[in-house]
Amino acid sequence: MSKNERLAVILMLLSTIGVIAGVFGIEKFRRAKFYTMELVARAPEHGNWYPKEFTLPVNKEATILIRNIETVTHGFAIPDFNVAAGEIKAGEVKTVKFTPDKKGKFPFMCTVWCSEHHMEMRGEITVK
Ligand SMILES: [Cu+2]
Repeated sequence: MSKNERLAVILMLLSTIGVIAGVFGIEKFRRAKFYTMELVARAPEHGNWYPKEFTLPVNKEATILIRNIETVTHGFAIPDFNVAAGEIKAGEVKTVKFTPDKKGKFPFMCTVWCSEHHMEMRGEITVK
């Protein structure tokens, strides 16, 4: 291999590594800025919310994807943060975005009468 060829190979490797490092860097930055989680909606007799308890970082925008995997309509609300997703029909996925600006434990619940155990369809978010 000539000196020039070796230089070309080294430059090519460096630029490839640069692109990969850049993509990882952007991904890390994106994750540091946003917080995403997925919540599954089920009536209490079918397993209730999953997860029923989860933690969100304070003062960071959180995106919650709420997936209703059942055949009835559910709802979602976090009254302490004025968050409400409205009706989430069977099989539907709804997204809520908010920034929890206070630490503590806050209840979330279903807002649609979905079963006789509807009142037990609740969970808790810890913000810290
Ligand atoms: Cu429900």
